[in-house]
Amino acid sequence: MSTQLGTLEELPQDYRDDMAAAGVAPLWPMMRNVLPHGAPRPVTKPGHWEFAALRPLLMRAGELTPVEKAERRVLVLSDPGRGTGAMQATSSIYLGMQLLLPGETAPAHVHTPSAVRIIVEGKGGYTVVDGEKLPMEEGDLVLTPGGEWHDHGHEGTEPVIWLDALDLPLFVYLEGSYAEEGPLQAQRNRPDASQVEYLASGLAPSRKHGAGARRYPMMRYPWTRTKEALRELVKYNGGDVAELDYVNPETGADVLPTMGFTAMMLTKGAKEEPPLRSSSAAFHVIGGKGRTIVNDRVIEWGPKDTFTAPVFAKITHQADEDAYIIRVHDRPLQEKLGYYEERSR
Ligand code: GTQ
Repeated sequence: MSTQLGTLEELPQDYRDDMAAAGVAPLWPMMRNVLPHGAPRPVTKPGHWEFAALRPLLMRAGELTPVEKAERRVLVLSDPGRGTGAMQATSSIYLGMQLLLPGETAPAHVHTPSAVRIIVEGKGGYTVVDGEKLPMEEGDLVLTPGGEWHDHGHEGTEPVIWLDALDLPLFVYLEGSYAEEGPLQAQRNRPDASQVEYLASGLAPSRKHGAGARRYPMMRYPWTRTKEALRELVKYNGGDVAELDYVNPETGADVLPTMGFTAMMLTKGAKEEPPLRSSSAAFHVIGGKGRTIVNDRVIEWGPKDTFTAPVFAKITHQADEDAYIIRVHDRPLQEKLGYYEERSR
């Protein structure tokens, strides 16, 4: 079964030269690189980005580069396993920290990858998606699904910062990533769907027979409601940890095709040991302090920090005070591909 496979060096040089000239290579010396036994061998390494370190760098970008010269003023969080400049934080998840200064706008564009914004700091920022104005308040989750026009604006008086998560690495890998630019969108003069059609969970507008909802019916998930829901769940369900999935209010399915999101609450002193998952993950701390052990790495986190875990990582969260974390993962993609898996520790 697990015999040692032949190596390239074992083969005569003339044969190797002839193969190279014909544009072929033997599979067996490289087979285990792409089909390791038992579990994948991730390139991704756990990452940790302290907000205290990112914020001044982002503010400096604000001084050095006007938004017109940046289109999106973003610092990319590079996976330590791939090195600085890597445009991915895990195998499938891109992360960037974006700054918009008062009065600025980031121009309208549309692209094939999907994005989500987790608002980190500031008031008065907004994203317009397909004409719907989505206010960005701290902790909110704001979707800009692939194929939807979006631009960002800022009506407040202080800097606004948010974390972007995109399925960009996947689209780049597929050679399917591109964008188009256009004029700023006209904004419909009404609150976003979380305040109108989906104000109450469990209720959705009645429609004429055959009339469908939008594919992405709700694109803003206000943090105040999420936090309240987590607190009630912890209070009445027992235990010291709660986790909620962000779902499409019309279908109950994941909110985007490839990326999924959860909100976690860990009460003071809680320890959480999830199963090993085939999905990779990025975690953004909304509030609280604690540490997470990802394989052998101990990550001491505080408010507004971001950290990552590769596929099949052994993860242990410990909260030193009540903590709230948003988890970004790629389970929806893996389920569509038919291989999402959880293993006991
Ligand atoms: O705000 O549309 O971090 O297109 C990277 C690509 C943000 C955005 C990023 C983008 C955006």
